[in-house]
Amino acid sequence: NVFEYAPAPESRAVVNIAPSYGLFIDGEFAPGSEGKVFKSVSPSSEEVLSEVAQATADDVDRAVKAARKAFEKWSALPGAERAKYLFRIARIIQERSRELAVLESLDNGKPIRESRDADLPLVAAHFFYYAGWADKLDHAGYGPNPRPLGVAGQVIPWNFPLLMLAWKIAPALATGNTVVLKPAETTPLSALFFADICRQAGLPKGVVNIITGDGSTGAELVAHPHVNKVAFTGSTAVGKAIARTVAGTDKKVTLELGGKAANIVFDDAPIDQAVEGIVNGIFFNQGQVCCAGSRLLVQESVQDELLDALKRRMATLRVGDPLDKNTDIGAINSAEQLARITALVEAGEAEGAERWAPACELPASGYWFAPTLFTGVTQAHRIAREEIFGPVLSVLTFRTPEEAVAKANNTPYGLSAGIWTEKGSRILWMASRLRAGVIWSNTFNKFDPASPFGGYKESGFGREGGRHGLEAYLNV
Ligand code: TXE
Repeated sequence: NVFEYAPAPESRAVVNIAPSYGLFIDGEFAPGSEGKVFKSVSPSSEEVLSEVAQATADDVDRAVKAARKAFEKWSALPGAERAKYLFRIARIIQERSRELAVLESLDNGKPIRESRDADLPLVAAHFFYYAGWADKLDHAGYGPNPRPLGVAGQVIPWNFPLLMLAWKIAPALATGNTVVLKPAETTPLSALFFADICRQAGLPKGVVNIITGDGSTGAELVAHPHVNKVAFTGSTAVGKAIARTVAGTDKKVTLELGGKAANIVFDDAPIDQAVEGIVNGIFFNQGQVCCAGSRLLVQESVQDELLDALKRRMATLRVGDPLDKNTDIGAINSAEQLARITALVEAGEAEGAERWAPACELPASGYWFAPTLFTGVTQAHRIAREEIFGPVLSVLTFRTPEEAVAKANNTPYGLSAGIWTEKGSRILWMASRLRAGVIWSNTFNKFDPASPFGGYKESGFGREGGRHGLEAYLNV
């Protein structure tokens, strides 16, 4: 497998984080125009990792202008030439993946096992995949000569910093667009390392620009009149605000927002396999995943057996140091996110659901939340309706497939769903009725750059990944 690389002992020493970083505009790192900075903190230790520039409106304008200027040449390059740059970037990511995995775990809090074995291989895979499309756009089914849109303004969240960057930048560059990307304020570092990779790959100046800052920077980028395409992943509230900003302009937009996925287990499912899928579905990345299987729908007849097995498995999960390769559950990304999770868990208890968590000691500093299970949950409870974005599973039951579908679809979201059953016909029956962009059966949280990803309803619109992901960056 070309995406794999040899696992090695993980240590802080493999990554060299500078004490401060500027903005990456037109191929150069430079301080923000007003010299303001903010700190990037490691959520597992509360250690300050680095100081990062806070971009001003002026900086946003400079970055967009640099991208605009670079667009003329970049979009005129033959696709095969753009492909060479993308392949080069993909290979450098592979070569530097230990360093990037450790960096990502430090800045985000996710277990090294995940950043090393899931995030980084997928990041490289996205660049390889879209590199392969760059010289084949005339044959992608869009008719002759599909044209890039121009400057893409991309705003990404903190849960998969480098992977969200790859989802956004790889298809944009393959199709001949140029980019201004703003990473989330709690996880800016891997995007800045990516800027360095662009330099290492010899990518022409201005094709990729990285501006760091808070939500106001994102809002300025999205509203900039010379941004032709907006791509956003984040909260539904901000997604709606962005949709309002671009309404009535000529900007194209894709939004990838929240979720409240149902993981549906039938009584004929292999229980041990389902338990692994449920654990992966809700505890992967501490549950800070838009497609997390945060609602377990279990058929009533197997409820007791399944919950017993699930609790036994949860008791084996190791919470702690993200750089320890035996860690299953790392740190919550920020104090704010921890507070959001805590508030919803308290609401769950107050509304009468029953809370359970295995005995587990949490580290003294940093932001932590034990893997948590709620039973006795009804559809009216907030923990059954709202995205918790944490390691918290709400269990509901059903008797018939019809009831499972009705409950699974009873949410304003529609990003993903999981079905566990031995019956192939039932999988197809369910899949055609579930209102979700991605449906897994007998697996969960499985990703592939060739597969489109995106939501129904308030989970957003547009698709990223696969051939469909190209469409978002082309005039066809
Ligand atoms: O998201 P925000 P937050 C959900 C999850 C989480 C909640 C809040 O439920 O608990 O959102 O997280 C930038 N214009 N998801 O507050 O604010 C911001 O700087 C333009 C689900 O972190 O949406 C960051 O870069 N940009 C989700 C990015 O938007 C703005 C992943 C995301 O931050 C902006 C993250 C504005 N007005 C959170 N305001 C998923 N779909 O995976 C903020 N930003």
